[in-house]
Amino acid sequence: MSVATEEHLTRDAAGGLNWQPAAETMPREHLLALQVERLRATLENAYENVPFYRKKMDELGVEPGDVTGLDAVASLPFTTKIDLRDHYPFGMFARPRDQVVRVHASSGTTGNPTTVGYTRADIDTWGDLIARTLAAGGVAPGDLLQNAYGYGLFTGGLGLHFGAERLGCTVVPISGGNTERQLKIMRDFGATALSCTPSYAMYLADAARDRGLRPEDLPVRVGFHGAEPWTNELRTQIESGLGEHALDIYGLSEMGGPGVAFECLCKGGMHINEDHYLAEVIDPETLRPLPFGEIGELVFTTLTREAQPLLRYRTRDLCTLIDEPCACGRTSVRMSKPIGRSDDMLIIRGVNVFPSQIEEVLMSIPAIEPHYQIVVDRKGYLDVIEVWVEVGEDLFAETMGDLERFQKGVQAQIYNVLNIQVAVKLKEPKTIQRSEGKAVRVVDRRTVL
Ligand code: DLL
Repeated sequence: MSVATEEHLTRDAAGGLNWQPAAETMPREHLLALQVERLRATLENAYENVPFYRKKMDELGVEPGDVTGLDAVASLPFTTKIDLRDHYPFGMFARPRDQVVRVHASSGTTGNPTTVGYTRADIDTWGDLIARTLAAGGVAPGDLLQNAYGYGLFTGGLGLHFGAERLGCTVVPISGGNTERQLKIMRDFGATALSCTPSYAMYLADAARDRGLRPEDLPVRVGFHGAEPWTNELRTQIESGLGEHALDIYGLSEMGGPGVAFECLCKGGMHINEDHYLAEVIDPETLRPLPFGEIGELVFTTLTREAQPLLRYRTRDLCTLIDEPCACGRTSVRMSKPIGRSDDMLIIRGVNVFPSQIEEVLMSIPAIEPHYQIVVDRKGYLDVIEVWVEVGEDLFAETMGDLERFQKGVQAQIYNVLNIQVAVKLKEPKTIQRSEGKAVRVVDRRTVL
């Protein structure tokens, strides 16, 4: 394990730092050769140790040794969230459980969550990738990171935490929420870097302003904001509100969490850590790979993960890949900000929510009619969900007190499944709009900020 020292760090041309300069600025032909070598090792690991992949590869007639170039990727099997769920909890692991030192899980899947396992080496690699991310924003040993991503099964909290420690920063594991305390700690401890979702960053900026604090009263210099979609317009507002550089950070639990891609101070798309993740953009209908610059679904193959190699994992995120060189000097391909998803997943305050999860709860309650609508909106900068449900005549004839108890009960049941608060609104029979075609179950009034 390498020790964080200043020697790792070199200046990049955008005013940030390279944590692993040799890897981050590797000539492309070397990078492509490294990818081929690592792809072959990944296929061996998957084939030898994960029965699911052995079966898939046997069916397709692919052998790890066949892979001599990156063109071979197109002949490999895809992996989806459903595959992971079908092998819950540890069936996709390529290592015995006693070699897996950490397990995280993704939020918001119906039924079983998708689990992700890490060996000691996987945790170290992850730390390096987050250290790259933070360094690209100019963070160095001696900086103090206020980490307001949630700690727990979600990968945001611990992911940023370990990476910051690896870089040699002081980490404050404050986790999300409690705005008053966030602002106090930020100033008292002198936080120079902040990590949290972009919506929470904006919330903090507003809260600071409401308390008469000016951006120059806040010590934060740079923020790392991701886990949900956001725009450059929101970036401008966060930057002026908090007086920081607001940088984007992308990842997903299945790929190990944040650190798959990150922005440098050029703010022109996120550098993909291509020495660890092989990226493709495909047409979600035909599944054919698309050229650089075309919008499609992002697909990743892990290149170094020991505990859980994944081949051609379909992220469902829609974006483009950018191959023009970046002024910072990194040689990696960048991804644009994701512009949407090819499935119906909603991201509410950083938590992944599938409408079907809400439907399952509602449909298990007999007094609720099969007519409902999920209304997603944004109050200030935070997402809010209202669930409108039609109840039967009998229930509507009850007293106000009974109705209120019922409504609270439904809210609590939804909370148990999603772990986020929703407001349930009971509607009179036959008042929710019926549709002649597909039912409109989700009304998303948010525009991406
Ligand atoms: O959100 C990991 C993460 C933590 C990323 C902290 C960045 C910072 P999941 O909960 O599995 O993992 O959700 C993954 O969130 O497929 C995208 O749809 C969305 N997402 C993540 N980062 C971004 C981003 C974490 N920068 C899903 N921009 C992904 C847009 C993002 N969407």
